[in-house]
Amino acid sequence: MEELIKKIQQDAEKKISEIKDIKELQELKVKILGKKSELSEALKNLKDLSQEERPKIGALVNTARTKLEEKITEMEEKFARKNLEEKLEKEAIDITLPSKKIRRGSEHPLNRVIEEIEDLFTSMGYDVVEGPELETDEFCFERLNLPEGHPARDMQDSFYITDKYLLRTQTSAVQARTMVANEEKSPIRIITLGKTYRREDDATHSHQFNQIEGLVIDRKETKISLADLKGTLEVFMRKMLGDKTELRFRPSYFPFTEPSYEVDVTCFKCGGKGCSLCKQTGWIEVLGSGMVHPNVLKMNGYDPDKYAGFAFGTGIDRLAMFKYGITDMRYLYTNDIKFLKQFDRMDK
Ligand code: 2NL
Repeated sequence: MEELIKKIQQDAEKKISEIKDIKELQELKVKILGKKSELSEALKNLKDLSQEERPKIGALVNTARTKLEEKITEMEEKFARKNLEEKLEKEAIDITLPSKKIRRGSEHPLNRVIEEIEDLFTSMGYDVVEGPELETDEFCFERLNLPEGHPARDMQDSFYITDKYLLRTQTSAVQARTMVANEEKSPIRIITLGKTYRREDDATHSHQFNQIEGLVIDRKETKISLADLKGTLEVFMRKMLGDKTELRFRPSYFPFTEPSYEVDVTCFKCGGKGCSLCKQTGWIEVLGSGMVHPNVLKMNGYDPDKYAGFAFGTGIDRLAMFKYGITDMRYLYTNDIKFLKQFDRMDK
């Protein structure tokens, strides 16, 4: 009996050491230690043994069992380690390989200009005000001294949605809204900028373009005048187009200002000597401006006897074209990667 148990143990140890993978080991474990194993059988047969042999053999079977269990656990750990090592090997990353190129986006030239304008005007104490793109003719025209039948209301130029609603043709509508909303009738110093819409589409016009307008209203005692308008626009244009830029005010007409001026800047290409860009004049028209028309003040709740102000407007798209030498306005809206990438590292 003793011999038999030793043999069982030896055979089992041999088999364990020859095992090649974890699955075989699990199967073998059942065979060696399970209920139907030779060792279990041996235990069952204990009762047939003599009184003195029984404890001896019993102990022998138990030691064999413990030894085999230890050996199996040892093997299990060995396989687990091997498995982990193989996995690490297989999943190793070669950190010397070149990485995939991440394509970085760049700020759109229009947004560069918009942010520059916002920074400049907020630094001078202006608020930036936004408003709806779908407007009523009341705010887009009526309250800006453009009564029914005025040529600028012509259906040809505007995108009407209904008789009453249209896509705003100018951001002045937001300025009128700001004047009306200001119930205390306190001074106003704002810029409004954003998308505006007109029915035109060629190299220098797009059916949608971006406008910036400025509006300053104050009590007449402050003697707010054209001099303030002129100084403001000089700062604005020199910041956008260079320190040497000079301005020229030409009398003009806008329904919402009186007097009104068109503003030219010295050609930033030739410096004023005359070239193809400025058609040999040395000047380029960029802004519309003027003192706020008394009717506009009145229609938006400001008493024209007590208040006065100035206003101006220009196209952001045109400014961006001048600033970056862009020849066709449509480039700004067609999202051609080759075009947009050129602004990647351009200084603001
Ligand atoms: C242009 C001309 C201009 C204004 C816009 C304005 C707004 C209010 C009152 C008075 Cl609420 N004026 N805006 C004034 C003069 C010219 O824009 O050429 N825009 C592209």
